[in-house]
Amino acid sequence: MHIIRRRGWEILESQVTPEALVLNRRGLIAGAAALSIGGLGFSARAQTVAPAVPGGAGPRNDKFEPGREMSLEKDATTYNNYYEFSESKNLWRDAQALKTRPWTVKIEGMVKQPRTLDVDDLIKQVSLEERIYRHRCVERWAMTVPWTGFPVSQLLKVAEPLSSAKYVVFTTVADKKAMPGLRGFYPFPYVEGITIEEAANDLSFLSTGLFGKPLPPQNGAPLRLTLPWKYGFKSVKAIVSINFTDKRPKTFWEEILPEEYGFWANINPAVAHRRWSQAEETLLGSGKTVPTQIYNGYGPFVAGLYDNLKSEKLYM
Ligand SMILES: Nc1nc2c(c(=O)[nH]1)N[C@H]1C(S)=C(S)[C@@H](COP(=O)(O)O)O[C@H]1N2
Ligand SMILES: [Mo]
Repeated sequence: MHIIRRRGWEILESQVTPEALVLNRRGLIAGAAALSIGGLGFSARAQTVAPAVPGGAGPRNDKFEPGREMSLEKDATTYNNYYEFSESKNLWRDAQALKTRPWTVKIEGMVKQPRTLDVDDLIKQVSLEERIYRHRCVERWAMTVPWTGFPVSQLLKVAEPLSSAKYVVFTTVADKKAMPGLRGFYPFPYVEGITIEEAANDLSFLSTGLFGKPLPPQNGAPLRLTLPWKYGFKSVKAIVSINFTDKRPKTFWEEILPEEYGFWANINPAVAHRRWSQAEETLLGSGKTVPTQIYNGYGPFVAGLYDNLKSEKLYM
């Protein structure tokens, strides 16, 4: 890939840390704006979510203790990474242009019966639950939020992959009308993948909701992968295709900068990014800096997946 420009976060180590200050300032500005118009901006946003859309609610599953204070909904829904819209974090307004219903998801490749499913029919075939997960972006910001959705293992039951399938590949929508970022030079559509073993792990989740409401477009509506032990770029948004294959895919960021964003991308504080340390992370909202944990603290659930893969570059 021919990168000429720097992405917003491709910055020097010394410039990374103050990001939290920028965050807080943004939060302040947003808060002040809402106040000046009597909070109108905020309630208007809530109304953009149609009540008839499913995917928002499910019983809480407490198996995966977050051990951290929850982030604010306002922060999680107004500070986003979504390059199809913008390289800036402030894209949530633009993302409202994405029409997320009706929405179909292709199930293709090495499966018993390839087909196209309406996302709401898929949701009817699984049982939704709520899980609070920590999220850790490779850029060193982190949040803790309640997702509604279903384990990827339930998708495997619906999709019925053949025993020859080794990977699951997820592709994001490329909607030229709604997504101005597609005009740039990045290799869209955004593609991510995991192994079948990772997909079957209890922690692997497909999100349809956030904070007890249907997923907002900026967070990946209507269907988004959520892999809390991997850097955030693996958690692909607005999925339109799920392809089962025996070949490891070339993922979006791997294609752009393979030496910095590999296929595995498991969180590890001891393995630095080529341009910054991954030892710590900054919590969205409070701006507090805390130590990063191996597998984002989910090692007891996932470390065993990698026992026989020690020769792989598991942590970048
Ligand atoms: N299609 C798509 N999915 C994406 C991204 C993206 O740019 N496009 N960014 C990723 C990155 S880097 C992160 S950290 C998370 C951010 O999710 P959030 O905005 O819901 O917090 O989405 C991931 N999924
Ligand atoms: Mo990220």
